[in-house]
Amino acid sequence: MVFATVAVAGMALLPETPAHAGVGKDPATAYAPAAVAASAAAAQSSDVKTFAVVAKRFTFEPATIEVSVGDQVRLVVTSADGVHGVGIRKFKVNTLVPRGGKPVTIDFTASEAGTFPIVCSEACGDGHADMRGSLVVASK
Ligand SMILES: [Cu+2]
Repeated sequence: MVFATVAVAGMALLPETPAHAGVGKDPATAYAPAAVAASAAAAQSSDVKTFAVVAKRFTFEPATIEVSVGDQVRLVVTSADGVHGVGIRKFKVNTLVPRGGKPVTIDFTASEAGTFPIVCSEACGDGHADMRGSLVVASK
């Protein structure tokens, strides 16, 4: 009885997200369970701050990510349209995000306090240069 309920709930969490998913609800939400399960081995520390981020022309959502210095940070990034990139120079992050909504997991340690730009590292169109977010690392 309990197992049957769990199985049904699990299937409901894994819809096939079509390419046009960006029109509706955040596609990162649909993919997050699979992404977290796939990288469970890396999550030995319970102190990983995980954020689902959607890249689309020409924003990141959320645009501001707030953590504390010393945090292990995990960004699970999906694109709602074409190819984008996530660049956070301070923490040597430079990762492509493919079209089609496949999640990309980015792990780093927020080893220094400050506010750091998150940029799109892939030329994605006319608004590319304005496609920016902020990583705010609070001191403890
Ligand atoms: Cu871009």
